[in-house]
Amino acid sequence: MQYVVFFLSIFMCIGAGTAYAGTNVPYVVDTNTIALYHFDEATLGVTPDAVGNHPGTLNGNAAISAGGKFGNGLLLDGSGDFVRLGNVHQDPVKITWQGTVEAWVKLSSALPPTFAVLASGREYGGYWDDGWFLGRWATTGSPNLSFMIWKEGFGMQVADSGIAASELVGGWHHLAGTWGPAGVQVWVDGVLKNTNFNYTSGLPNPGYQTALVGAESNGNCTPGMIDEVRISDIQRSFQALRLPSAVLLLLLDD
Ligand SMILES: [Ca+2]
Ligand SMILES: [Ca+2]
Repeated sequence: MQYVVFFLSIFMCIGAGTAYAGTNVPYVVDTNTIALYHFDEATLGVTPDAVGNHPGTLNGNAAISAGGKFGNGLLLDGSGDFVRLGNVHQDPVKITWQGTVEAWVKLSSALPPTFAVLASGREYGGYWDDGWFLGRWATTGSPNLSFMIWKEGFGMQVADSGIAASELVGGWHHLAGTWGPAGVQVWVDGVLKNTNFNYTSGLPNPGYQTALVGAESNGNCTPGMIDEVRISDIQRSFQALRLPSAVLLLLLDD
């Protein structure tokens, strides 16, 4: 009896200037996906949720356009353009003590001081964020992409990526924010850039009015393209995607 074992381990080196290959295919719905948008199509201004519970409503000039990260994407001019998802943690009820929001984003050079890629809160124009915010909030004084959890009466719980938003202009980048027992985390291109350990509670208000793509409640919008938005009820780790991608075991029995 002869055993021949081949281990083929492919480690992806992810550093400055290299593409993030870990999620270089569109997602499929898994048990922790509560909403997933491929932005490949829209019918009468409504784009489907691959999970099926929370289709997105296009507002302003928001349009499904060629040139997405995978197939088509969501094209936004940065003024009044966004997609309303509703409260994705209701109907059916999902846990909120941990979670992840993420998107592929190609920012245009016309970035305003404050922009929101993904946010939750009141309706657009309702002037109250309430939950997650992925983008840049000018009054924090940081020029960087950040992820925050907003908690009324407690202030914003910020994880600052340390990466100036201007450095992200012009190319596709995978951006993610997580909350839960590990703290508030911000990920850029599959690398954990910062953790705020001071806040390990969940979403302050599971009854937030709506999630928004490309804007937040105060009307701050994001110019550029967004694709492949996924919202999950688990605090995902993207580092795991850097583990060996293939293990080949050949068992020869003669
Ligand atoms: Ca797409
Ligand atoms: Ca517009």
